[in-house]
Amino acid sequence: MSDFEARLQEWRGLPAIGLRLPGGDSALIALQGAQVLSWVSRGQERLFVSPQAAHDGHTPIRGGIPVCFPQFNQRGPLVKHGFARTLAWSGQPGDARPAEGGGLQITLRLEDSEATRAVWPHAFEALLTVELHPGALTVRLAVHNRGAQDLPFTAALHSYLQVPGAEQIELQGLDGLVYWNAVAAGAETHPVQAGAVRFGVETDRVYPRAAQALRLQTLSSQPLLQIAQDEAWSETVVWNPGPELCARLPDMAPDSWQHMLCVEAAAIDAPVVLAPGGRWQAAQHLRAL
Ligand code: TA6
Repeated sequence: MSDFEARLQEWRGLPAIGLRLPGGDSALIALQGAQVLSWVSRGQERLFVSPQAAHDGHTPIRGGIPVCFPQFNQRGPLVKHGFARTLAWSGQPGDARPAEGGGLQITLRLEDSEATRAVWPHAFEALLTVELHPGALTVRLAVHNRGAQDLPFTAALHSYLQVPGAEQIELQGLDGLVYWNAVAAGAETHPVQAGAVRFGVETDRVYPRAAQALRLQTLSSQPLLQIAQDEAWSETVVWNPGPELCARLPDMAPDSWQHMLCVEAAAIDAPVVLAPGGRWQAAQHLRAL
């Protein structure tokens, strides 16, 4: 009998699919939004989910890996970060398949419906594949234009990584890149990153994709995670609300900003445009260090 396991579970009352490898690594994916809500590797939870996250089945869930599609943030007429994170995707444990290198993978699916066509007139299929490997997690978004017109979209995998203290960590690998500072408030809007990114106040930045993988570590150089993204994710968003914004977010505890860092694989500065029949896909790769 195999020790690979895929089973239907509940997350705070919502349906979810749990994956488990023989070595104990596991992942939990809510059907709402195809949102990965837990990734345990080497006995440690690697993702952050707010203790006050909504779990009513339609409000965005604060944490894990929300899929922002077909719109990032408020860069368009749709609801913030698009509708994909609030809708039920289809998928079942029986869809799980072995993945190369001793892993397990599953794909969840969302297609256009009357509700999506009412706000976004496109025929599409979106697939979210979660590959769980010993020590690593790959999450891949694929989009297929099934309509007769061009399909433009922006998207992101808005990954909330669990950290041992926002002020105790740094993100390496973005040195020298010119980024957009969304919370400039009088400061430069397009500065050059100098060294590692450190946290403590509200940080909301869009970097171009770095040529190499990023590395999250503590200030005392204890390695935490390696974060890589495929080329089709053209940007990386780095977000931590800091204490003041966090206190105003109703679905975060006052100290939640200390426990999370979003490092997001994103395609947002120029929309992806799929011709009729066209397909796009890109993955984010997380590795426990
Ligand atoms: O990706 C960063 C960001 O766009 C921030 O500007 C911040 O608003 C964050 O996402 C969270 O958005 P949400 O709608 O989930 O509260």
